[in-house]
Amino acid sequence: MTQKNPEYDFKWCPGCGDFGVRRALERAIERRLIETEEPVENNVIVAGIGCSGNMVHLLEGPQPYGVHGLHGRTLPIAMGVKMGRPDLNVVVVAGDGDFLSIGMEHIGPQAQRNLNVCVVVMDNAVYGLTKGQSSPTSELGMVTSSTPYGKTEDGLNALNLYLTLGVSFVASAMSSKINDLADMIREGMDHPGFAIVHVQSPCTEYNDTYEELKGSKRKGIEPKAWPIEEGHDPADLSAAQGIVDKGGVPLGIIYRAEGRAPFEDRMRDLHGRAKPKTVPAMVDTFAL
Ligand SMILES: Cc1ncc(C[n+]2csc(CCOP(=O)(O)OP(=O)(O)O)c2C)c(N)n1
Ligand code: SF4
Repeated sequence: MTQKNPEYDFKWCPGCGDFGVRRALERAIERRLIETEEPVENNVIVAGIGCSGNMVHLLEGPQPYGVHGLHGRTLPIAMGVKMGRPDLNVVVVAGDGDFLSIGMEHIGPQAQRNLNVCVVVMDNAVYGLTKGQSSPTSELGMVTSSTPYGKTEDGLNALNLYLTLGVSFVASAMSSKINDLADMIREGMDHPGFAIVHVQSPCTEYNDTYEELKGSKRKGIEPKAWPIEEGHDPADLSAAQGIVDKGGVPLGIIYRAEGRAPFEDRMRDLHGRAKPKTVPAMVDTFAL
């Protein structure tokens, strides 16, 4: 599947934030192809289900391999790809519903394994594809098709969750700042371990947050997004936590752990030490 599928006719709504994410992802892949001189086939996109997951069919230019998998199961699929071919560059693309609701249980174990993939989460704080139900990142009180009288749960702080679970690279971005986003995705690809680039990607149909993110002087709205100061040291976990605790949407690389072995190194080490067993001996280990 290294050619764009001409029969797939999915379309995003005009103004959807995912267009910006697509352009940034294309740029990051194009740059990686030039810098590594590896063939495009060495790149794999694993997509969730949702408007965001359709990214895998809509990329322009050189086509990486693509897996449009099951809702919420991008990480197990990505892990399978990495176990079979640790040399491949694997990028996961998923929505906030896919990644943080049904898929949430997979984040912790992959953070602990330090699975060497780059995840791009497109957060629009709703389930776009299924017509605007609330998601974990929808704010308390938000009126959606599934919460007509307002959401009763607090909105999830995804960046805080990633730091708490031990994700080894955490970045936060906005879909309209394409160059910055491309840089973060490119860095996430090179990070030897579990990288998450969390992108505010507004849904113009069910939750248009462009104005809230950028602010409006005319209407007296302060921007929710703010740039991380240049002197921030991403290796400093408590400084990273301080950035997240400030609230709003910080823009930039928040955390980058150094010196943690990625999953493939741990597996290689294990293979070196594991002794082969016969089938009867393996069955015997389960017998009571
Ligand atoms: C196991 C399973 N449960 C539910 C669905 C229905 N479903 C498809 S997409 C989706 C939510 C998509 O929301 P999100 O991941 O935020 O992506 P968006 O469409 O907003 O980009 C749901 C609930 C499904 N396809 N499979
Ligand atoms: S419904 Fe929302 S997320 Fe889906 S394509 Fe339209 S604007 Fe984008």
